[in-house]
Amino acid sequence: REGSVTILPIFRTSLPAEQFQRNDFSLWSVLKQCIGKELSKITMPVVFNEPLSFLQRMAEYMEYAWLLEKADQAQDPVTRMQYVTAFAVSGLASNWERVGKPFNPLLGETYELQRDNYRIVCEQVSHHPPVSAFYADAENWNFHGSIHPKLKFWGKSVEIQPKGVLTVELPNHGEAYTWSNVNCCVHNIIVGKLWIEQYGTMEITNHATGHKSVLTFKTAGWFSKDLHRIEGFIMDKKKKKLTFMYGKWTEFLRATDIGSYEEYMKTNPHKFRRNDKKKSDDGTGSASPAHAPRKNGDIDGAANEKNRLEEKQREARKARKKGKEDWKPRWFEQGANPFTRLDDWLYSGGYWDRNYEDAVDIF
Ligand code: CLR
Repeated sequence: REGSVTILPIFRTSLPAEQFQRNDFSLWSVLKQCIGKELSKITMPVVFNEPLSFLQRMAEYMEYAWLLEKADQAQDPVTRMQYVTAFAVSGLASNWERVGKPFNPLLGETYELQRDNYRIVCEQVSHHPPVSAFYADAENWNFHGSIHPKLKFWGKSVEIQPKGVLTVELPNHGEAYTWSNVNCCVHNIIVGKLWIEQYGTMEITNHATGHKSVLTFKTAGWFSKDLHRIEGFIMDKKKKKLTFMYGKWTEFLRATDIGSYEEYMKTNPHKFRRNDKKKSDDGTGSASPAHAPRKNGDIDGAANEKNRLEEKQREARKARKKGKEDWKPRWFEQGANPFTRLDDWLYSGGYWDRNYEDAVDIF
């Protein structure tokens, strides 16, 4: 309209300080006291944190949100599944070489992100155990779910099971896709360089048509031959294979029709992976600075602030206990996922009306 002003959001393109060098700190000296403990209960020195909360980390799943727009535009369900699969995998890519521990969000903490084509709201809905819920929407799709990372400490490594269901809905097609993320392992807790491996099977189901995308995230294997590799198929509801997919969760995902795949495998058994030109690294290479989030550099200030917030959170919990009140998340409600019937957190709506009068003071 005439006379109206458009305010463009400003996103920073660089961070304010160099990443703090963790090399002088022994993670093991902290963790050895914690064998058997639940990891969310361990207080780690702030140097092991990255300057983001877990809610912000969840919002990173939106980096390739345009793939969902593509999925919506595709006219056939197999192409749609290809795009949804690419979206599901692409959201994991930002975990590459991210070995700092995100801050555990406070109970009731929220995080929102609004970009040109979508928006997302996240809330910490439970503190012990930590559960984070999110709801993202755009004109032609929505994406929601909850993550309840279960950490198991094995000594040399930490295994993380990201429990929870993820759902993509494409209302124009009357479709919903669901999946769960694969397990993740942080290696070299005692000595060496920390690195992250994701492995297991991801099964994405289109509940309207019965198509499934079944992807195997491989373990690194001998000489790291399969480092970060994924491989799998899209099948129809009768389990007939339609698409072959392969790639690396750190780099790319390619799809080919089953005919070409079989033809190729007849003449070049097990050679399709020569296709990727980049030499594979061994997962222990040095962290690329472009990926490494940095802090203002004030480690002591951060530690003080962390203590203050945790103390405040403890007091609030005590007060609630006295008053026999229960905590109720503000924007999400626990319930069964409508498609899988599995335990989930469902968005109750209203966040973007921006009426926060009854917001609790948690900071
Ligand atoms: C991996 C992808 C999953 C969701 C998920 C849950 C928990 C995250 C994990 C991801 C990545 C690694 C992670 C972890 C919590 C703590 C851990 C950030 C995002 C860090 C690396 C722990 C470092 C300190 C330990 C070595 C003690 O779908």
